[in-house]
Amino acid sequence: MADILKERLGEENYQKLMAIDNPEIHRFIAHYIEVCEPDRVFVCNDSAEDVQYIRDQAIERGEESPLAINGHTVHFDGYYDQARDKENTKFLLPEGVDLGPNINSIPKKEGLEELASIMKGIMKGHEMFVCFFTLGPANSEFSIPCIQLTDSPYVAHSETILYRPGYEEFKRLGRKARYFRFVHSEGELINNVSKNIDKRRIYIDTEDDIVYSFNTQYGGNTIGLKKLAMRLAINRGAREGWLTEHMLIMGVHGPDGRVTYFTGAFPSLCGKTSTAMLEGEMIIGDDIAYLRKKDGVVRGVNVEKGMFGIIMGINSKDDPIIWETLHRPAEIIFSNVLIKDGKPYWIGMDDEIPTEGINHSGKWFKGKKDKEGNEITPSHRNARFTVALKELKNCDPRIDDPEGVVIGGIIYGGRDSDTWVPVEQSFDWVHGIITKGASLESETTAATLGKAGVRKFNLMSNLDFLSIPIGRYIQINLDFGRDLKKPPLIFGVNYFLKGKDGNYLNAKTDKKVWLKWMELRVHGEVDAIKTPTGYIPKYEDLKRLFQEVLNKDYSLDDYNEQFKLRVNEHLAKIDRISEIYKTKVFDTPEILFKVLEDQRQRLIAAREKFGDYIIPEKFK
Ligand code: SPV
Ligand code: MN
Repeated sequence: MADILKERLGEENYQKLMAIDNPEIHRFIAHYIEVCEPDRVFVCNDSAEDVQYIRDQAIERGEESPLAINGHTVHFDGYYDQARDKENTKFLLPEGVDLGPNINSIPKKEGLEELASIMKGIMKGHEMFVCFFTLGPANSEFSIPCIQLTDSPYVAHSETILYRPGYEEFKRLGRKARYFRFVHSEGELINNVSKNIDKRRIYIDTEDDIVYSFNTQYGGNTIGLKKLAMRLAINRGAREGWLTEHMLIMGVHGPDGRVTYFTGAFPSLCGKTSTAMLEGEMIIGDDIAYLRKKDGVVRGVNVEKGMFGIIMGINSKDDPIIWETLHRPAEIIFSNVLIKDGKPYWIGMDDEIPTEGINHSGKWFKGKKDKEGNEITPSHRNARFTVALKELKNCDPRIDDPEGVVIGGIIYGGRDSDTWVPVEQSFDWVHGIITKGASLESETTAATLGKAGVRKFNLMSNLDFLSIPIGRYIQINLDFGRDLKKPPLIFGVNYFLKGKDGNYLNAKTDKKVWLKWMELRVHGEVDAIKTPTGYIPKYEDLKRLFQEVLNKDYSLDDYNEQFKLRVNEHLAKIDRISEIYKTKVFDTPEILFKVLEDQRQRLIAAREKFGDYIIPEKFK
């Protein structure tokens, strides 16, 4: 093995690798060099020169091109490689393991055979980058060291922006490291994008803590430490009693300089980023959190240090902080936007979009159609920007705290035109996990595939990433809240409630008020009204907060319209959710049915007394 490594790495890279005292890691790398047959291998030791080498290669190989502003580059993924490939993302199942029908899987032996044929010689003509990172801050109980092998300098570059360096961590841990491994190849390229999309495979092996990703470039399929690691971490956490959640982490300012931390899970296009980025508050993370219990409280860290954010709709008015960052010199990768004269354009920005340029379809002009006859938008709806969180003015200095931050509240939010009120606190942990997290749904929008307005079940916004059966995942969440001195309060939010005329009942900025109310609730500083579905704000508190926070007059009519209990809509939701857990989930914890049934009975009793729509006053 030492021979192969010496010969294929060259002296300098060999020495960098050998500084990590772990023969198992050396064997792993030697194996994939032999199998994938890259022309060259580069080992990144996280020095400024090594990281610069990766950036330079991304440009030299044509996977990124520099833009007019210093530090900005653009990357394009193939036209048919613009999102996570759910169909070809599978768990490799050892014999005797069953994840249930909701989770895509393939018998391990069969999957590995398929991969073996795909990966043979797949890196020919390419350079393999060997990179070390950590998920979570350095020197932290939370953190997991990771090794990424990739032949895409774009993927390696993205990871240097999104994750903390890990080379020194691996040197320190040596043979003690318990690490995740990612093997990625973009495969043969045509015009710098993956050619063999039909052989795109993302296979996850939770038994051996390794994920394979082939013939794709899109970040959600390739950036190992993002959604691929998330599946491994959910599985590891399930065995060890901690949680991996698809959650933002943010600090909300309370009275007298107090900061209270919240996590939040929202399916895509439900306001996750805009919540994390709320002006005046502080962001720790926008996508993935690890949560652990310590001394009777829940603590959380951001697994990442950067953001792979959706760029569609980013404009100076709604997203002033991101907008500012995207327009000044900083290390930023724009992906799948429109480029004209070295400037990126995207749907929903302030500027007028040119009628021609270069985008993910190549040379683009307004009206251009794809093979299927669909008009090609100037930027893809899933176009993204990759930037370090420290480039954002609202980045919380505690982002790298190895202890994490104490979590005061957990927020679940979906896109819901007619059921949930804008903000509501659950009765307790179990009620919150079941009626908010495990009941989370989101309505499709014009921006998603398929018909708009269809409700999609997505518990904890984590459905796509579960590496354990759904029922077990819920049970682990329920258990996590036990024996805590101060469990985080659980809230449901809904920014998308509509009136009879079809218009939204709330302004985008109203979420700031809901957060301030939740912050006060965490500290027991405002009262609430107990309804059949949870605790809701009192009118006088919201009136005061709207005045203080937004300088807006909040009318009693608006309050009643927004916070009335919609009994039949709630009952229909309980029917939908119970049906899913009864028929589609084989290991639903019994308590889930009981909690939903109790809620149904409370709703029916309220309807008998007060009718179908009940204003909050009735519950006082
Ligand atoms: C998401 O889709 O939830 C993302 C982007 O954060 S991806 O990396 O594609 O998962
Ligand atoms: Mn995400």
